[in-house]
Amino acid sequence: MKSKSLLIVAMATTLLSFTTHSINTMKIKSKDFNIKKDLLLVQLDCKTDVDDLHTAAALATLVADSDFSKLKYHAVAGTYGIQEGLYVPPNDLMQLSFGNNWTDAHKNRDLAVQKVKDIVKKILRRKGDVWIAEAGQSDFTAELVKAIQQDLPKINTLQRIHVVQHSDWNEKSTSPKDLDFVKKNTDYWKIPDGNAVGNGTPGFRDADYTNWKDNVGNPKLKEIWGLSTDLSNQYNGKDGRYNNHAVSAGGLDFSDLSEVCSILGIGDIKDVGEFFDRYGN
Ligand SMILES: [Ca+2]
Ligand SMILES: [Ca+2]
Repeated sequence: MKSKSLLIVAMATTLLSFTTHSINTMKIKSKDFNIKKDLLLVQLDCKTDVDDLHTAAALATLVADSDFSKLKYHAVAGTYGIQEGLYVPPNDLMQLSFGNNWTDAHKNRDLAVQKVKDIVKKILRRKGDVWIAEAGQSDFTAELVKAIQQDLPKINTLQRIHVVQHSDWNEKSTSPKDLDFVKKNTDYWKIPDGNAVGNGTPGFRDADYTNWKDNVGNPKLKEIWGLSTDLSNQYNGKDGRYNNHAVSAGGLDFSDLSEVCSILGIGDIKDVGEFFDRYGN
């Protein structure tokens, strides 16, 4: 009898931990993104992998779609952590893709925190939540959340600021105390890696996807993807930067967009091909 009930407890525990794990990794369940009130912040590290350049172009593609015409978003570049190596300057691409709706945290991190903080505070005061797609490390997020807590001590950041991360490497390249702070002070979600297909989030790294020109109709988006691929070819693997093999093969890698898709409720997109089928216009 005793061993039987122990077995049942063990089975129930396994089932429970599996369920919890599934919720934590497969979907963001705590809350849904509210397009009327919430803000999407997309934070690109751009160090040293060039894939953030493709992510920026993919984000520009997404926000150009009529489904997201009401989306409030802001992009930040240079939100890297403690990794060594050279930056991939994305400024021309950011300007072309987002106009003035982006912030340069590489040039001056303190000023960038102040600027993004003001954008975030407006949203929080109007009862919106903030969703951060961590296309890199969480060091910038830690500084941002601390600044918000100082200015708005009554805001519960654990409930109102949601952070989504897809990459073990990004977590390991965040300073440990900043990662710990972000995990304890925000609604932190780790989802399966966007570099792989079939793991529960979109897989947006494809060395064989060389024909994006056939699948992007909008001339502005063509220009954005053209600049994105030109810049990524210019910097990929150069001067000690990471050599992204999908990019050197002529393909695409916007793996960091998997977090944005999870936040916006379109995490069912399978891969690069399906992304362009839906949003390439
Ligand atoms: Ca990145
Ligand atoms: Ca990648």
